Amino acid sequence: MTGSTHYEALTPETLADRLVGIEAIAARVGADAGTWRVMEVGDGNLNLVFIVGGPAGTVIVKQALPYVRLVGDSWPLPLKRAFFEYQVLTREAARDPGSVPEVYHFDEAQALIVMEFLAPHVILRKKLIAGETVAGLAETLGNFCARTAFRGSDLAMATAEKKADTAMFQGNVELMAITENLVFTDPYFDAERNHHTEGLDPVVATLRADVEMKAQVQHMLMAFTANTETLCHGDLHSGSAMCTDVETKVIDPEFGFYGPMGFDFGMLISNYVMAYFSQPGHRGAEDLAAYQDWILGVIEDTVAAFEAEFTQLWNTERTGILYPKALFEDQGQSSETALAGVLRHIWQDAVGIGGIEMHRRVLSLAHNADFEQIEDVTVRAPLEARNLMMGRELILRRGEIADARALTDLARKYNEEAFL
Ligand code: SR1
Ligand code: MG
Repeated sequence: MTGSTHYEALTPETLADRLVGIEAIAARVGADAGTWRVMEVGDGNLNLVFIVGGPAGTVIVKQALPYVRLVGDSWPLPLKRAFFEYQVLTREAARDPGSVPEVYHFDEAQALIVMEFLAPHVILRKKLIAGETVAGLAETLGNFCARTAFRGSDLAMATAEKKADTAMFQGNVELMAITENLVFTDPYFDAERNHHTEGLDPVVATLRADVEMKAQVQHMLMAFTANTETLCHGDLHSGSAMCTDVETKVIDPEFGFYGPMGFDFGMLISNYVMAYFSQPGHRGAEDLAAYQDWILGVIEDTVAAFEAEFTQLWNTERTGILYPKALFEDQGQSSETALAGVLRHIWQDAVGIGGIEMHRRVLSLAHNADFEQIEDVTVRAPLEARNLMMGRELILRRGEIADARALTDLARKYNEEAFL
């Protein structure tokens, strides 16, 4: 298949014969395709993912399907998302070295990426459900958010390059449309693909009756579509990180787009908040409080790492058109006030986006396992209700929630409430 322009989805049966000619795989797995072991392990919403192992080693082959896997071929989705994923992976690797799996090969026509097999890493969301901790998690992902946000923006990039890249990523239109609809819009009306847990109707009605909140969500959507501040990962939830007990890598940036610097950061934090609220469905009183405290500590430490790293980059790599040193340091003046304003803007966007993400994961099409794996709906619904109501407050009061501690205090407060 190497060089073939005719796309065909791989299967575990056809993969070895079709990919044996790709040197990047043969060199890492073994030259004899007869020795390859192939397993399809994709459990995401969109793509095929194969583990390909052999005498020399193991690689991952990820291939886009021409439709949304979760829904089927009634929802077509362009293969070009693999191109955008490849482009984002390249930029993330440059902006935060070691943060993403190494890419060995990209085939645009077959919409496939061959990349590093991360082992013994597991999806972060699974670890959070299992009650496991990850050393260095907050620092790694806080740094990742800061480095990618800063180095992909007009604070650091040559603006012609940034504008050309922004124009290119506008082509990821169908993936952005998924976010525009599933994340920002569908939770707030009776959209066809929505579903929610039995018993939540009163809270859903409260949200849909809240005209002020819906307007705020649309203000955030306007920022999503118009504020091309930086190249975002676009889907940075706990299913997009893979961890051992001591190492974290970021995967799956096919939703990459130029948007608000607080987008990834806010989505990540809100997924920790959801992990926090869901914990009573996963463990008993003996270790519940300690583990919930650990999650909130991760939020606070992630924000601290983000701010420290962003500040460091501001002081050492501010070479773009924004807030130039000519206006501050070169005149013997501090740019601290300007930096504080930028960080405040990022934080407010992050808080608002976080609140919206907390709504869509419970009300829209793609729910998260943190809640979904709680089989007893009489346990799940009250936990989801806390999450929905806190999400509402984050959207409405994003300008007043001053810092990470204020956000985690709010989570502790909602964790005690009964809304049903
Ligand atoms: C139809 S895609 C649904 C969701 O899955 C992806 O992981 C993104 O989060 C998207 O919103
Ligand atoms: Mg994904």
